Amino acid sequence: MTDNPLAPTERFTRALVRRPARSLIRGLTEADLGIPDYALACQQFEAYVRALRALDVVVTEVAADEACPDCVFIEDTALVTPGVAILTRPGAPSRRAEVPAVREALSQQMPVREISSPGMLDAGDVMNVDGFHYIGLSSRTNSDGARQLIAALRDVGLDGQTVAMPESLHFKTGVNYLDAGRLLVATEFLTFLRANDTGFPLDRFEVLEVSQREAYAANSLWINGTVLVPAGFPETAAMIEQFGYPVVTLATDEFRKLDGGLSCLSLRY
Ligand code: CIR
Repeated sequence: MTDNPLAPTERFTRALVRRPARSLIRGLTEADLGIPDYALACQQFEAYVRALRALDVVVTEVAADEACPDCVFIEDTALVTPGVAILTRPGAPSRRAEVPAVREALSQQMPVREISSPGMLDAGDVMNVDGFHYIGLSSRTNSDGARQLIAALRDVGLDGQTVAMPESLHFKTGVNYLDAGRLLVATEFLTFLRANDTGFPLDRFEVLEVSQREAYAANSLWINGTVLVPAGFPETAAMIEQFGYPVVTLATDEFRKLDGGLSCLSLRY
């Protein structure tokens, strides 16, 4: 945590996205929500890109790779900081082939480093709070991956720590930082963080609790003062609005079928 949890969050000026591959229909999933519709997924992806651009983010697109069914979930493949991009080694072996194209795109813009074996890390497990990074230890992220990430962050004057988390795909499935010390947390994660010695300093944040019924909307995304919220979660959207944020709702149903949410669809920096 930074000394001042109310330090203003930097604006994002750029984002990298990756168009869905047709092979999306074979993406990894634990959800039992059916097979994604490729055409609809493309429409949802395009609306997402338009929303980022409307918030003054310059969006660069990496071409889809049919050999990588989950490539649209580009967030997991790198952590981009102001000084360096750290390419990950995704926990799911089928996702490791996604990294080279992301390396290629990022290395044109900044220095890059890489997490190496036996480290595993999905950046969906990494939550940045004004330069301090909370790294959930999940089935996709191990302590060696977290150790390598923290070392790389320290080399550029940033920092991080690991956090134990409930069984869930990623840390940011259930916990997302907005700004000004505010945290969106799904009830299940909140219960776990309160009941266990996880290393996460919950009491330093103002918690906006997302009900069990709307748990998926805990993965909402702060972009330059506006919050993108998945469509269909009115209580969460209203709660976020009550805190003074303009809300933009976006359909994500086709990505949800593959356990993906709003944060997974871009790398923001
Ligand atoms: C996976 O299982 O890896 C993909 N189907 C979903 C990844 C979602 N990414 C994220 O939450 N950061």
